[in-house]
Amino acid sequence: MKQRLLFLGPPGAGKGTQAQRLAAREGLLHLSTGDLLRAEVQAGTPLGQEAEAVMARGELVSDALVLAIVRSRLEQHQGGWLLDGFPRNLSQAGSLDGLLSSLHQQIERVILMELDDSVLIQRLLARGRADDNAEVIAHRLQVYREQTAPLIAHYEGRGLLRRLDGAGSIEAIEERLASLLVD
Ligand code: B4P
Repeated sequence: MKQRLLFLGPPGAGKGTQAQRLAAREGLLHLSTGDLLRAEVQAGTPLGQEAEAVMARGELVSDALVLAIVRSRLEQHQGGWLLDGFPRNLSQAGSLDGLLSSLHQQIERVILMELDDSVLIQRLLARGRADDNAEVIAHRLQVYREQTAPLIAHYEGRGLLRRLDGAGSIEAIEERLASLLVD
């Protein structure tokens, strides 16, 4: 199975849900930049204080800050990993390439989780996190289309991307995901 993975997709597509299950099953390091940022906010660190208002607006936290978080964890880790929600724009993708080449590692597969906006919005409203209200969700979707969606062509061009239908039960999606990681 592929061991060095990226999960891409709009907010609420289920990246975190599937990433957690796959990483636990396969013993991969699960790096969710969203979870790591929320932990910094909770702990009230200077980094968390900087990130809090940006996340509440549904915008992207600065590239430098996110990269510092990812770098320290990847540098300390041997073995497979799954990056969930990072990179989120072309600049972060470029930084990731630089970091991985210094570690003599390569991305082996990129999974794009796809789901209709109406279902995404329903799921996020049902979750009800601080950034899950109608106005902020609409802004997060816009940020996704403008800044993150260009990564699809970027990784498709490198032959790394596979598309995963994010509709259906968690177990059904998990099964489809597993089949995209074997060849
Ligand atoms: P993230 O934490 O990455 O969250 P997300 O994209 O909104 O959600 P995800 O797709 O993981 O959905 P989930 O599985 O939780 O980002 C939050 C914020 O952090 C960003 O807006 C940004 O400010 C900041 N940030 C993060 N990374 C950054 C970066 N690299 N650069 C800059 N800023 C960054 O699922 C959503 C809901 O659906 C859950 O309630 C779940 O239980 C439910 N669900 C999942 N699968 C389901 C299924 N099959 N059926 C029904 N419900 C399902």
